[in-house]
Amino acid sequence: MTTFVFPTIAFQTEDRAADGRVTGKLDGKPDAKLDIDQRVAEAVRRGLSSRPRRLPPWLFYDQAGSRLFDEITSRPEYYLTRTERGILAAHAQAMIARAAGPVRNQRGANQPPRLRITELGAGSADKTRLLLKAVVERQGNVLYEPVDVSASALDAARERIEREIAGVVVAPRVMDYTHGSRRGLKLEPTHADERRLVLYIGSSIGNFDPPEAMRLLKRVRAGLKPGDGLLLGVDLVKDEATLLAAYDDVAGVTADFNLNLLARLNRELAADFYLESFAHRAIWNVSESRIEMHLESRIAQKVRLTALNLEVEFAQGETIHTENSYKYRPRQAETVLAEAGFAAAGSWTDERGWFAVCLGRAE
Ligand code: AVJ
Repeated sequence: MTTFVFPTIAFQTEDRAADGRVTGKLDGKPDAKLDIDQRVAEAVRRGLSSRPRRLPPWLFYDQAGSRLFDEITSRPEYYLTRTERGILAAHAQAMIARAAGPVRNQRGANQPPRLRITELGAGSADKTRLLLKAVVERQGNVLYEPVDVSASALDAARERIEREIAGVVVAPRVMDYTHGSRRGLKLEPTHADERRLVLYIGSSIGNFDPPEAMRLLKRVRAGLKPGDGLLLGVDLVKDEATLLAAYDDVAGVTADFNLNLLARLNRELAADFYLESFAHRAIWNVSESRIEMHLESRIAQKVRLTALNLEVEFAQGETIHTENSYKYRPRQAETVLAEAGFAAAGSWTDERGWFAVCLGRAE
């Protein structure tokens, strides 16, 4: 039996600021305030109170977590980013041409419409850059609208893109595209001679189970005009060893990324998770076609989340389910897109068939 000693943090939850955020003073440090994000607090309370215990994957991406994710994408085992980048590098021009629509060869035919690029997520630097460059080559300049909940991520994307690619004007849109109404995404209307191409790349859709993914795609469709496009990047089913290695790299970066969730709860909710008492686990759930990430309690223990006034008991071996990463079968993305109201307009993959980028055209 191992005994762990935890530091004690006193915290007063009754301090409530005018904006509804709870602030508390950490014991002994009168200036150390804890600013609690109510969205985080509610998600954590719900997830850790339910059985099996779970935490939503969007919680990964605080500052430390975003840095760790970037580090994951350069690990040799994490083939996703590299593979998708290869597909985009080889086919960006073709994808953009296809999204802009057919060009008639006859003299006097209409000019193909201009494209506006809207990206769900703040933009994964060099992958988005390949597509933006292809649009600029085609039409001279482009309006690029990254959509994200995080204003700071959007500022960083804007700064980077405007500095690095001439001809791109960045118009950030602060919005949570993952939640919200059944009605369409509220995007700024495009001009009559303009087509919008929505980018949803990086296998981000992999975090959603099939019904959630369908709801999200239908919401995207409802925000578009016929002829607009959606470029969707999905990771494909492959051998189990390759999948598992991508989510459990030998350098332990993915483990750190997963465990950072607990570190985040310690920081933001004055919790006392002892990180060494939890183990990173990656599982291939073949019947659900998804990689699952969990944090497994190595011992029987109680954890206190002071800011939530919550105590959570873990049995030895009990896990917190932190992420699903769905893997698609060949042609599955096209089928899903069709059901969401997008006609198949192109599909590209790598020579190993590990990742697919599919273009759907709003019907
Ligand atoms: C950002 C959701 C695409 O599922 O592969 C990477 C997140 N989790 N390693 C993925 C992630 C663990 C990633 N997505």
